[in-house]
Amino acid sequence: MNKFLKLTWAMMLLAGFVGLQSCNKDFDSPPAPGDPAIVANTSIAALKAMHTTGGAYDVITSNVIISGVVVANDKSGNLYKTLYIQDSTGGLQVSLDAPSLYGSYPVGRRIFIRCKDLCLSDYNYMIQLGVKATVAGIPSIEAIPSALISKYVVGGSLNNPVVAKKVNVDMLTTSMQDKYLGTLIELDNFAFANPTGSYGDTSAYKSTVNRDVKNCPADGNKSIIVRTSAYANFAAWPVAKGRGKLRAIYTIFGSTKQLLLRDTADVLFTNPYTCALPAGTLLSEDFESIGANNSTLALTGWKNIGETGGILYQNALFGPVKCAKVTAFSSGVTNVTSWLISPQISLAGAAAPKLSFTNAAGFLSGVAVLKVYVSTNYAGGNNPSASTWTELPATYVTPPASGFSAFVSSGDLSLSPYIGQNVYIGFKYTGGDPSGTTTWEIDDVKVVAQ
Ligand SMILES: [Ca+2]
Repeated sequence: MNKFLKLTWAMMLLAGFVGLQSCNKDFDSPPAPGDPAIVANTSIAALKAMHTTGGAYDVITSNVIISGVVVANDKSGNLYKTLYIQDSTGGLQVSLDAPSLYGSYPVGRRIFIRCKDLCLSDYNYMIQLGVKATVAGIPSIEAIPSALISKYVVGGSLNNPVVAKKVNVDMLTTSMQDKYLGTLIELDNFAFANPTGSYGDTSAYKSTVNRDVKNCPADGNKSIIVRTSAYANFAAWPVAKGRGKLRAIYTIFGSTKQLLLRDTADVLFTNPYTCALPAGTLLSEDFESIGANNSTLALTGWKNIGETGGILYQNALFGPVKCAKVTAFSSGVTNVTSWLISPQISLAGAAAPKLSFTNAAGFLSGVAVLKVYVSTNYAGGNNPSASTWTELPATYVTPPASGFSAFVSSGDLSLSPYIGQNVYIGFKYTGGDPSGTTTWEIDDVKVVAQ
């Protein structure tokens, strides 16, 4: 090979090499950012401990540096100009006056915040980090101005693990320093108390909407608010209809606990809505899911029938009590026969099944009675009297002439004669206006077996 050829060959090799390199450059993504050479010297809990008085504005005067992983941002629109970050000690709401924060601060990104000159304050005891402003002589906390964000906030590594903390409602307190505030938490076995309608307000008013989620009687019937902005991209979506895990950012407004969804992927309600009954419980109805007072009682699987007179059982809410009620009072109907009939209950293989419920009554007037029956041949229609019903020997209160009695137990009513069969439990009210208008109430209907 002569010199010229050698040179040409070398040049070709070089060109090929360079070409290959540039190809590689074209196809490689830029290196993922690592953490900057900044060391956090203060935990999030220690930072929040600097704000001890609700409504105060605590400007940080020392070189406090915190670090945390982004657990929520503005991606769905449910949060606005807000990040939540957390470390092992707690969570923090950080207010940044810029749109589309999720581009720079995706969930899982570690960020470092130089807190000197920033301000800690709270909105109804929910602590946030921002800047102190004074408008017309009145102090306020505002989001860190866009032009200053890079001075205080430094982005670090991506894709850090974000694991929701498994909690129950009682572990969440409304103390301003609660360690779960501003963190991603996870509740289990919850469902929307009313599983209809949408997450947010779809009207022109763009109100922020509170929806209750609730767990099961066996878990204590705990409820907590899910608060959703009308600007969330899922505001118009129907709420999840099932039951299961719920992930959310825990916040407070005064003494009210509030959850903020990042998006609907946080609502893992994939189990059946109905609460699983404890072993041996064949039916359990505590009427805790009823709607507004005095409206018609409507429970999944139950029949509410005004067989004669068209008078239906109603929701009854007074104080903490939620139950069913029925009355001919003020109906103007001479003959009233009204039924409340349970879903079908299988007593196949049931050992010593028994029914119990509680009852109360009030405003004794004439003869209006409540009796409980069992049927094996009720066909589900609107004329239950056409079926065979056997009265069960329950204990009933004696109604007072004014006001209401306390609730009393029916006692345990054996259903053993019906083992192996499908049964219905029927509550039958008979009365009339004016011949008998006493009001009766029913609660805690249970069929249990051993
Ligand atoms: Ca109840």
